[in-house]
Amino acid sequence: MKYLSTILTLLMVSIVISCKDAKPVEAKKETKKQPNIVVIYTDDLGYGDVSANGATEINTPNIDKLANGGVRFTNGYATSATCTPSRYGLLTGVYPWRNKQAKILPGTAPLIISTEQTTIPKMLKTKGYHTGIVGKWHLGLGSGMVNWNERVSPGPNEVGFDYAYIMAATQDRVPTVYIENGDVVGLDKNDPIKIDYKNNFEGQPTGKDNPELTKMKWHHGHNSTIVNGIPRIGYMKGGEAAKWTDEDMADHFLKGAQNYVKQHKNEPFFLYYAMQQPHVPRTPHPRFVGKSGMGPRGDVIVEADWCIGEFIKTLEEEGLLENTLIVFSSDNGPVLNDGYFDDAVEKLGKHTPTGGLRGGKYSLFEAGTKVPFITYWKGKIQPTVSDALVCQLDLLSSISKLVGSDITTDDSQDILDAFMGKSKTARKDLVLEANRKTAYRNGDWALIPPYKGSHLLKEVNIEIGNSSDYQLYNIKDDRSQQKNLATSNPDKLAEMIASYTAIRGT
Ligand code: NG6
Ligand code: CA
Repeated sequence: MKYLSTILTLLMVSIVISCKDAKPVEAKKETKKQPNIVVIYTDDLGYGDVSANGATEINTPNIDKLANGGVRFTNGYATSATCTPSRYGLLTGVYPWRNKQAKILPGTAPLIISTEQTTIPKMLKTKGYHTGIVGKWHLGLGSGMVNWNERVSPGPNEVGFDYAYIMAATQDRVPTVYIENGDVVGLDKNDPIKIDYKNNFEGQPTGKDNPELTKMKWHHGHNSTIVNGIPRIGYMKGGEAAKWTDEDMADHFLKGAQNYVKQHKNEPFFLYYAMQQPHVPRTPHPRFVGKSGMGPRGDVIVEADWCIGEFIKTLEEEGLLENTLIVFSSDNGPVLNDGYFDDAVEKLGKHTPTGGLRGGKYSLFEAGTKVPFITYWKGKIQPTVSDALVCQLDLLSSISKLVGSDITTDDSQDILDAFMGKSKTARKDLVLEANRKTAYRNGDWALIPPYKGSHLLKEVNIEIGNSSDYQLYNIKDDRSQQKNLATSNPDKLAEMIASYTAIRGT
């Protein structure tokens, strides 16, 4: 009885409050109409790994659904040919080459985004969004050496994400555990985690010394601590109960992304769903083993495509598809043998992950950074193919425009009309990065300045673009960058060098 009267009083108070505050309630309704924003980000998926982009040997029906129902970009770029810098560019709207720390990070690296910096999730929070990340982070954690047995911070939560369910670095690097809002999931405090990237812990088997304990063989690198029969980069001791199972990582992150959507469907949300496929080690769930006929690399692409289909089904079931902008892309171009013997080369057959572009992951050539890039919004974006020059760097300012914020960065351009399929032009030019070296795109042209170093990255068999001469390509006529026009077109070369230097400095 006492409870009943308390409830009644509360009810009456809330009615009075809501009557008095008629306006704020209306304002709240306005905010509710804000579109949800989802970025689905794959890891090392090549332009040509998607059937909508012309792949004939592999089928990606769910990605194709987005591509054929939205804008499919043929000149969509990551900011970099590797993961950390690309993720940095995407989230901060700042060229990664401006930040010296933006290079492939070990699992122990400190956070490279300043907690003062603008980020997409921070910008969206000013507009009432709930923000979440599920999947791969790889932007560093903590501010020095991390103690994995206490709350790990600063991290995603400190740079704008209300919710974070992540792996720290990559699937091939320790620590091989999930971290939820800074805490290692399932950690037994009596079995503390120790991580070292230089020295092994006494008595710990490694891929190098104990190949008999591995189920996947290392080809280059990846010969340190063995977890789940897979030798990794870096040494790890302890944390047994917290270690992930590689084969269900895709299901695990998918569940996380679906749960996030279900939990936040009643407020505008931003979800960064950062999938781990097809990065090494490629560990498809048994349901997908053999499904591509191309070995594990193909199988995890089929698996990733399935996950995307399931995720979109959730948006649909929750009635959110018409109010959600989906951006699909990849952090860098494709690589076959990236350090394990996993048949990626042997079983490739006629498939061309680069889609005929030159180079691949790690490369200043097109295949390093030109990636699958799709924007999809049911009922709002009309299906089209766009040749506009667009970059992940531009998502910050463009999304900002979409939600009515005036937050931008100098590097990130508002090209919302191109992302919405309303305009077929976007950026004029773009500076791209690979291993701290940069190249330049402007209109139909691509410039690679001279760099020291070998032309071919032997271990992965990828041309990375180093040459003692300037390279100038007209990628409209010569998509696969076969004809260097630097000598025959000195005027264009001079013009390109001048524009590139204006952005990049000398
Ligand atoms: C390289 C690894 C490679 C991959 C890459 C990061 C070796 C020899 N190679 O150093 O396997 O992990 O780093 O990939 O260790 S990325 O997509 O996260 O940038
Ligand atoms: Ca990557």
